[in-house]
Amino acid sequence: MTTVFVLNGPNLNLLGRREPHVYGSTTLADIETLVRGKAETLGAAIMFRQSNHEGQLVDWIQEAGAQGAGIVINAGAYTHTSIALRDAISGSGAPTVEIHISNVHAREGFRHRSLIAPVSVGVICGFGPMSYLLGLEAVHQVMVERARQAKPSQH
Ligand code: CA2
Repeated sequence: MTTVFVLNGPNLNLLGRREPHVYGSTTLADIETLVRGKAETLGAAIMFRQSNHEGQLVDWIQEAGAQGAGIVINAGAYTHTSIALRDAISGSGAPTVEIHISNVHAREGFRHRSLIAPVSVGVICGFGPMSYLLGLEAVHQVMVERARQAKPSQH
């Protein structure tokens, strides 16, 4: 069974309660329910967490790496600013998929740059809450494929 840490950064605890025109009306608790449903079909264990604090996110990324888990991360605004998160992801060795609810490329210029994209397996954005499910499926598949390749051949 794969384990995936689904990490959420600053202000994402406000989802569904403020700025619904930008981020929709789905709450983070609703997203967690959707993610857990998808994880059940994939056979993945989920650690679903949110923090407004950069260092806490760093600690969780390190924890994921130590457990051999994958990461789906919506780092919120830290995506665009945090060398600490970038270093944590690259140092953890955890396969990581960066996700966003909104299409950051259709928004302000400062959201077009991600410091964590270069150390992530890939990036998914613009699909609303579905970005989480696509991210989970992507990281799960990457982990299954890596595990398959690491196994000695049967022939
Ligand atoms: O689209 C995304 O998922 C973002 O990661 C959301 C971040 C933003 O800084 C990124 O550029 C794109 C902001 C999350 C803040 O969420 C709020 C939700 C409701 C009310 C206020 C903020």
